[in-house]
Amino acid sequence: MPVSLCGSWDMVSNVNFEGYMIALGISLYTRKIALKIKHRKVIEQVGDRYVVKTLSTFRNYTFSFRVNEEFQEFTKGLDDRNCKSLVAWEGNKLVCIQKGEKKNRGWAHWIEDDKLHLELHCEDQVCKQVFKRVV
Ligand code: YOG
Repeated sequence: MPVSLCGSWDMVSNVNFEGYMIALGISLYTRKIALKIKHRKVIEQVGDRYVVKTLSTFRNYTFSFRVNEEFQEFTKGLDDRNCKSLVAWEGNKLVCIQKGEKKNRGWAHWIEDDKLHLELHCEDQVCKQVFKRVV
């Protein structure tokens, strides 16, 4: 079993969030605000159901899913798009593919050196975020 991703995590770094937001078509105005904020990730698991919350002073985004089960995702408050999303374990990485209007869209979460890592990708852009456990 991979290490559990559950818990509360605070952002410590966020590389190329700007490029990722541009790929998603986020307006300059919203990007300026979004670039300044730190995200908190709260990951909960009940049985085979996950709830992932991304919290910030600007906007929050919560969604839930079952591993290996495709679901309809609406990225409310983010880029407001519909995706057919599928989350699956690939080794020690929890990998999501978000099929929709944007090509090559998805993310991966994993634990490395006691930190929560998140790679977000869209089209040719990759954003890398690292979070430390909230104590
Ligand atoms: O994580 O999808 O944990 O969904 C990516 C935002 C910024 C809003 C954040 C608020 C993409 C304005 C979610 C950020 C840019 C910019 C806090 C990352 C869109 C709009 C909500 C994400 C996955 C994996 C869970």
